[in-house]
Amino acid sequence: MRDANPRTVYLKDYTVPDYLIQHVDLNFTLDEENTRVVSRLTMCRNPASRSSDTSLTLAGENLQLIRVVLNEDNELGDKDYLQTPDSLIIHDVPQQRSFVLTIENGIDPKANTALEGLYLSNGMLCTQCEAEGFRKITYFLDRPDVMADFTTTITADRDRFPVLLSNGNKVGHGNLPDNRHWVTWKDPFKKPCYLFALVAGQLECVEDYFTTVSGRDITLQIFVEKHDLDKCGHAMQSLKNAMAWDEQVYGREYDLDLYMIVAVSHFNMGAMENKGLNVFNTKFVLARPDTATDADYEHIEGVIGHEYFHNWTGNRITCRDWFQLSLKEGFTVFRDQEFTGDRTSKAVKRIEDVNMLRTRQFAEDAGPLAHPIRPDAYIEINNFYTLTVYEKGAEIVRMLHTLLGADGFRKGSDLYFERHDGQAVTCDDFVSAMEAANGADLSQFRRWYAQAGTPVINVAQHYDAAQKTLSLTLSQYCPPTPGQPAKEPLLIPITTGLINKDGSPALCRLQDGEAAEQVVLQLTQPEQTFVLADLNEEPIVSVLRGFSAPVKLAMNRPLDELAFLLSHDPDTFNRWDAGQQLAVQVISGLIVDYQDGSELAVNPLLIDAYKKVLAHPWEDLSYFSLLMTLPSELYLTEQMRVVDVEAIHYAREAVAKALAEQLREPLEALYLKHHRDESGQFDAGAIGRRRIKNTCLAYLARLDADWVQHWALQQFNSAKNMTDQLAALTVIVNHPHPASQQCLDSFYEQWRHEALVIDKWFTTQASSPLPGTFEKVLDLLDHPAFDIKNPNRVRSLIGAFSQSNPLHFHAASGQGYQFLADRILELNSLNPQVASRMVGALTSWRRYDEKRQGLMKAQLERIISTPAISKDVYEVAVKSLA
Ligand code: B3K
Ligand code: ZN
Repeated sequence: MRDANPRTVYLKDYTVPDYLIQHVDLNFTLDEENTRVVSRLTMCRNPASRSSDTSLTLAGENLQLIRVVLNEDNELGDKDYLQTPDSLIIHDVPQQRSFVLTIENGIDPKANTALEGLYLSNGMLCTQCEAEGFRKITYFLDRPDVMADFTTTITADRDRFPVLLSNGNKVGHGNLPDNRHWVTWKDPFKKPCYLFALVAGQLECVEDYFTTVSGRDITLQIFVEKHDLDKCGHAMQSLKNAMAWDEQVYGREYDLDLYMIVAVSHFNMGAMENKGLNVFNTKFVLARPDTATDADYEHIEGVIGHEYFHNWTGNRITCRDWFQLSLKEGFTVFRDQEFTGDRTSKAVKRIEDVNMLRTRQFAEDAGPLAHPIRPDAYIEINNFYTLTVYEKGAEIVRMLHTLLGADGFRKGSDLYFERHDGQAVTCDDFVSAMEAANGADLSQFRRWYAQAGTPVINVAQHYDAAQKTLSLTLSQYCPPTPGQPAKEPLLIPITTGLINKDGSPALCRLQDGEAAEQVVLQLTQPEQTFVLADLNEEPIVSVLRGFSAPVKLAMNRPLDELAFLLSHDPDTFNRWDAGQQLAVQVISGLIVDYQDGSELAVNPLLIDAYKKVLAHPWEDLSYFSLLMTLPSELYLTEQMRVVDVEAIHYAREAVAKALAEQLREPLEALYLKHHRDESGQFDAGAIGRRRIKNTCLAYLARLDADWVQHWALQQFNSAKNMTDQLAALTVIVNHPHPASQQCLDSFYEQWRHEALVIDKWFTTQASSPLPGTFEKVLDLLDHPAFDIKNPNRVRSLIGAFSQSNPLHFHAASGQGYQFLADRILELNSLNPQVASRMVGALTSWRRYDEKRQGLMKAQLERIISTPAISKDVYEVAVKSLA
């Protein structure tokens, strides 16, 4: 239920907590509908607090308060405290010495469809406390700068809840009358309550161990439902890889003797890094070659790594307040990106990350919800687990790595861990450690934390033949964002290289500098000229190598120069990007032709460039596949002033079809060369073969020929791994195919007992560009396997349709918008966090034509005028209309 005026929280209002909690002793008596919690808090006044108020306010929501006792024997009565819908205020507590406050309350996990606090998922009880879910379990100082040690005792029925887990080490257990049992857990590390976790249920466990660099044996356990025991091997191996990597790259060793992961099927996001007891969405744990794609395998390793890395960046050192979220998330994303790059292909990983940043985060940064990576205000903190805080946050950390070099960065992270272990700190503390360890001045760099928006970089070049110099004039401009009309210039590292006209690399030498293969130009002014010396001829410049800063490069290069870079740039990122920019220019031309009703004739230069890519002997076939992939419709959307979804779709399809027609022979040959029945092989070679082969199949499908339909059907029927089966099904569902429905039906029958595969079945249908998709989506809502209470299902159908099917979601009739708003309102009362995520698809309304703008706005207005709207949904909808 919405307050008349939801409260905005501001960073500038931060004050230290008035009280501290040294020790937390929790006692849970579990029941699906009536769980009892007894919380015994050892507390004291915070000496650093400047307030003179002697009352104590604890946060709490949806709790049935049973009793409050002060110092063991003083049971407080009505007059001693005040209960509000979101707090418990105790009028007077001891100020001079520590005191013990015991609170007993009841909660109903079964009624908890918001999946925050303690809730039920497939009969198992589990918790999610970040950001502010602990207050739905018991009254507490629910803020990350209150760190305490926790002891947790859980009592439950032995049959319904044979496994009882919490953070830390198991220190006691026993049986009780009436078929009940108890377990006590003790976490020796101080932590904020958002890292608390409890899991109870009929779980089976896979166990392994890891020996740390100092020789300690750590027990590793993954808990799943029984029928998933055969899908834990990859997650376990990933965990061991992550533990070894953090020792090697950051010198960080694991601290407890036990590391547990639990997979649950109802989860609002990907996973949660609770101390010693990670809770994961099944999607990021379970994998078997026939049920999970290569991409799933990679994501599992990445997320397992991410949560593991949080043990140091997030748990041992946590955030002072939620505005500092990027302190742990940006850094941890950077760490997981590097981990995956080291484990797979650095080139491919970088491209995939940048692709996501440029399509989704840039859109966020250019829209009505733009915020700095360290926001300065929020209504609902859960709305700020954004691409900006996570992905742009990681780019900011990456820039520090670029500016300081790998060694300097490591010195900085070592100092950060040394200085702040056991503390709750700020983004500024992180930058200060980087500065101190390197004797660097990062004052201008700090602006990246405070300013929103994506800077645009212009590049002008001038070659002086007499001086043999090349002058590069770079300028930066950052467009205004909500609440930030004017921006200060940023420190932007721009990694630059030079290539001679014959394709050979030219050395870069800044005046007074050493010659090197590339240089990092440090742009600090609105406009600045850098002079590169010793150049006998005018080279081609390769700017922003490796995507060295999260900026838009405004360089209108001629097509033949882009084709040249696609053939010759030694930087794998820029080489790929040259191909993307080439395709963007060609497709943009066709978009105009489509809008004018002209014929769509594809520039032969593009075909020729792709032909060259096809002819090259690539070793990394995954990278090769990326070079062969056209920019997505979503990326093209970002390049248009007024988005025209139809023109984008048909122009891009015209290019894909022309490539299929004109490069049919090499595409066919490549498909046949790499098509084989493989199962259970996940080396880079096998993954690359599948990737390039399926890229070829998707092109050839545009020919609408019987033989390709046959190939796809054959692959679908004989596939022994999910990558091949799903790729074939996608081709069959995205293009007219006589066996389309039959394949969907048989896929469903084959996988009806594998929820994660059925999610893919929903997504594939919801993403099809073929006519009739909207009606199909409506039918699927009524399918017995659809469940609006399961976030994975919601994302697989409603999320996929609204976020990955622009052609149908943005249908001129507005039916897509109305459909989405209906679902948001339905979800609003069940699960506000998931509902609020779904609003995202409507927030970019200003980017569309007037008619669509009106239709999208009308749905947003309908949403905010709904009386019982949650503050989660309200905040996103109202800010996007502002
Ligand atoms: N820290 C969690 C995200 C919590 C989201 C709360 N709405 C997962 C992660 O980033 O590792
Ligand atoms: Zn994280």
